[in-house]
Amino acid sequence: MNISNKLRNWVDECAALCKPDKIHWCDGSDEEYQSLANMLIEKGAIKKLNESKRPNSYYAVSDPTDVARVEDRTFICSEKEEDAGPTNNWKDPAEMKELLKGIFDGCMKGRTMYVMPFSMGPLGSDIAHIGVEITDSPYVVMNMRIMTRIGSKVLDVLGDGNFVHCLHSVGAPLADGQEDVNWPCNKEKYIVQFPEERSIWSFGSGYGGNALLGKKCFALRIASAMAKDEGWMAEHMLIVGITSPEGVKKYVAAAFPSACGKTNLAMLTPTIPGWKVETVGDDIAWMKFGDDGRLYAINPEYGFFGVAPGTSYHTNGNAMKSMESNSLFTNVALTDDGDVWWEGMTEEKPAHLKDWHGKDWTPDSQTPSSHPNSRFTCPASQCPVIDKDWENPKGVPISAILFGGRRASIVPLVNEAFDWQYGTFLGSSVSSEMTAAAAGTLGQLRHDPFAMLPFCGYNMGDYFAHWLKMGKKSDSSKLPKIFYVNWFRKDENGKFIWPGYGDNIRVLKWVFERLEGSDNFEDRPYGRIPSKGALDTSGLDISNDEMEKLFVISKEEGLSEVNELREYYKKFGDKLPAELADELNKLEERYNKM
Ligand code: O2Y
Ligand code: MN
Repeated sequence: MNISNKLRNWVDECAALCKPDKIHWCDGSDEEYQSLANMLIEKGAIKKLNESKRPNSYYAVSDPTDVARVEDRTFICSEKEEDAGPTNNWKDPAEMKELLKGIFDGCMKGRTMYVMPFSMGPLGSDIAHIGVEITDSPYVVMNMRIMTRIGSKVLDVLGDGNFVHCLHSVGAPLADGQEDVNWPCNKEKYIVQFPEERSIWSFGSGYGGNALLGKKCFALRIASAMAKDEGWMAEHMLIVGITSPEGVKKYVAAAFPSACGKTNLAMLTPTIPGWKVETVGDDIAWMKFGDDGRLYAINPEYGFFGVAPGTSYHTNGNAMKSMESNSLFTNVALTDDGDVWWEGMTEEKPAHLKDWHGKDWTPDSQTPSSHPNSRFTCPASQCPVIDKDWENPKGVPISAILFGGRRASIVPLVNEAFDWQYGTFLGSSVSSEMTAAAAGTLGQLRHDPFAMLPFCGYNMGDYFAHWLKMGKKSDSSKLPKIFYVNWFRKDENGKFIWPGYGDNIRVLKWVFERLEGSDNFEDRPYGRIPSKGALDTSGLDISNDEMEKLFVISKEEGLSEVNELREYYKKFGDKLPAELADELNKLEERYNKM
């Protein structure tokens, strides 16, 4: 293995602090993956699924207290508090380091320390970056091997270059002879980013974004700070290629808050003939301007870490096919024939399951069989509609950016921003009803600007300014057009008005036509919407009345949204770019003229 002095010294330092029994350098091979799986099976920590039903796939259950990202335990430790901003938890980096050194001291006793070099993005791509995660969780190594490109080949590209330092421990040292539990973790948790140092220290959790440090911690929090300094963008966005019946292809990126259906949109099966959607990524986009002035995006990840409940061959057949083998399932239920099941996977519920607590479950049970934030981890390469350019090191050119949230009222099905600046304003205004992806209050409406609230590694006001600055880097004709969508509007009886899923292609078709220069739009105070009949509803059982309801915002509703946003903007003080305050004033004027 090609190990630089820089890397060896850091690993030595971490080993001296964490005091593991053993150190294992991950080569990323199949044999290594199998031997980790076998070791965990032998301990009883994971199960192998029925090989004839789901080849090379595994099943894990977490501690019931370790099931989601822990935003209240997530810190951005920039030198100045102001640089973390009003939306992040901050602590002085020197103080935090002292505290962390205390809790990491001896934290890996009785365990093996795995050293895992990984690349976020295709190896050698100009847009990609390398990290090294040190962890004491073999389950994390298994997940990271699916979610990122790991192993010796990464070290060959890294040479003696810089890498993001990612130190992770479940925080559960073992005394001599002490028996391990299936899911070691610690009730004290710290997910800490040091943006200036480009390092991450994560303690106490083995779950998802808390522990797979390439994902939210690196690819969003640290990368967003790198992107600001270096003039690119690290965004919480899916990326898809859309091909029209005429064979014209365009790429679209879309930012939605956690668990608002990004994976479903990324793998959409169109319901109207002739249209094709192909997947580049389902969660994160890194974007840089190319020499031609267009914005190019890569998916820095290598797999999908999707929410299981609600995913079915009906709602997302491509996700289901992606996880038919070589996959890892966490906190779902186990069928009697050694496969997995979750709420919404099939219309008919199995007569008997073991739920995620390992208890007997039947359709009469009062609790769901799977945790609402239960997950599948599977290789992106297995997606039947993976885009041919998903690993193109240059990225794919982005023609449109969509923002969206989960809003039962007021926000229309789709509207187009007048320009990049107003689009940036729309991104800053995203709010959504909360889901189970993060520990918190389900259903509560919260502001989630650019869907980056839990993921922006610096002051959100500076992030808004960075977006405005990026919009000035190229000619407006080459910038992606910006849209805002909302699939989740409900009628007076609480029923979703828009069918969603594969029918969202109808909205994408209108977006596509706007990118082609069609004038099939009408102006509204809040943006441009499809003119009457411009949205393809052929074959849909939806009345004109319902269609109108999807777009209506009364003057009173519009003005109350303006007031609410004005109040929210106060949070950013003098970091709020004047351009955004200006866009808010202009929106208010347009509503007042209604
Ligand atoms: O990381 C977790 O524990 C679940 S949250 C998550 C997982 C995959 C993709 N996105 C998210 C998110 O919260 O946005
Ligand atoms: Mn996400």
